[in-house]
Amino acid sequence: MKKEFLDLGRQPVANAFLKKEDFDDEFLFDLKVVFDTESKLVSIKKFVDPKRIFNENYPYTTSNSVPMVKHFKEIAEMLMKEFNPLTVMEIGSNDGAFLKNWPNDYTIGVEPCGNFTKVTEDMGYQTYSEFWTTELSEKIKNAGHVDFDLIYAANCICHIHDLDDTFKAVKNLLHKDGVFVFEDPSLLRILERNSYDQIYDEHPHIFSITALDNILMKNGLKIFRVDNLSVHGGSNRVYVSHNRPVEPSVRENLQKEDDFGLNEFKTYQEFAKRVEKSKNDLVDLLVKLKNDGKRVMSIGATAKSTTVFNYCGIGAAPWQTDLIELITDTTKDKQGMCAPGSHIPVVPRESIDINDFDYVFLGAWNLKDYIIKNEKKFNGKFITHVPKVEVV
Ligand code: JHZ
Repeated sequence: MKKEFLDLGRQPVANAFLKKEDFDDEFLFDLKVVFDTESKLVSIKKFVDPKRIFNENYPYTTSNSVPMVKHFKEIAEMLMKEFNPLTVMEIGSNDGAFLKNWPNDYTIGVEPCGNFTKVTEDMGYQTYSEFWTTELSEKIKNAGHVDFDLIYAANCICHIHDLDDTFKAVKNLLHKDGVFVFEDPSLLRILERNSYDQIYDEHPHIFSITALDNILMKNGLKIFRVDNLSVHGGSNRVYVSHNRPVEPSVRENLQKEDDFGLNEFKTYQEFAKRVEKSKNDLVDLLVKLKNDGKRVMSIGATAKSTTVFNYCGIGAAPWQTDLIELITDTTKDKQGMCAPGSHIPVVPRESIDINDFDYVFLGAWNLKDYIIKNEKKFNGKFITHVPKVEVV
């Protein structure tokens, strides 16, 4: 049974940056969140058609975040050392930040966003420009690929609506001794840190190890190891196989989640109260700063900040315009556009003098250390809302 616990209001597609002339046609949907009392899976109530999200205009590129490029290089080296795979496939290969660490003869990508498929094809990697399904897994098999020693996916599996089909497709192409490794934001960390902004159209599911264990088991696969990561504000890297011995980290994570109350609905109801407080605190702070004549901008036009600005009514809502004047972002395809829903302009960092502003909101709070280090010359202060709204 699916029980609703959180309503994040009307939201746009989190990465659908747009121009002024497209404001009137902007697609919005109700972002509500539910808990499945049987599988323990947390999901959004109404999924958005993936073709609306992942297409040739999708702007998020891994390579625009220096810390993430380093992250993928390190994980590739680690996987190579431990599992020494000959055949590798990445699901959701984006612009190749992971793929490029592998020889191209035996490595393939799967990526539905046409703009990225072209990039990795040009790098020499065969890339299927399609959504990940059992049908595609059959197609790959029929094209003569042997079963894969390593299947990898980062911030992708939680993007897919039908998890049974997803895992069946993995099982279909995973060598009998192969490993399937995937990483996605951790539900436990989101609840612990009130980072509700990890919830948006692209994340139809937010994974706990508990829910994944249930769903993978049902589909004939087994989690044998879990690593807790700091990237994206707290993620889990999950190692799956047909039948490898289960390591202690799995039980430890299941226990940690149970201790926190992830199996009980009331934990989610309490989280929803904290989310509402976070919204009120942020709006109060920004309104006070505006009344004091302070200027505020944001760094990182993230998918997360789409959730925050639209949930808190910052930006397009006529009563709260100018609370945040602009957002800077390093991604060329976001620059010169307006942020989804809030319509706050996105500009290149080089086009502004940061010291014209008194405060910087950290839209990319997950990259806080990197950003603050890079902005040593900034005389003002930073605002974050994770784990609580504060000036840092
Ligand atoms: P970042 C993405 O979400 C989208 P987002 C996706 N759906 C997903 O699952 C998650 O990641 C996990 C910019 N930037 O990584 C680059 C600067 O401007 O927090 C990016 O646009 N200056 C796949 O969008 C954004 O910030 C900088 O100095 O929430 C960061 O986006 C740096 C370092 C980055 O992911």
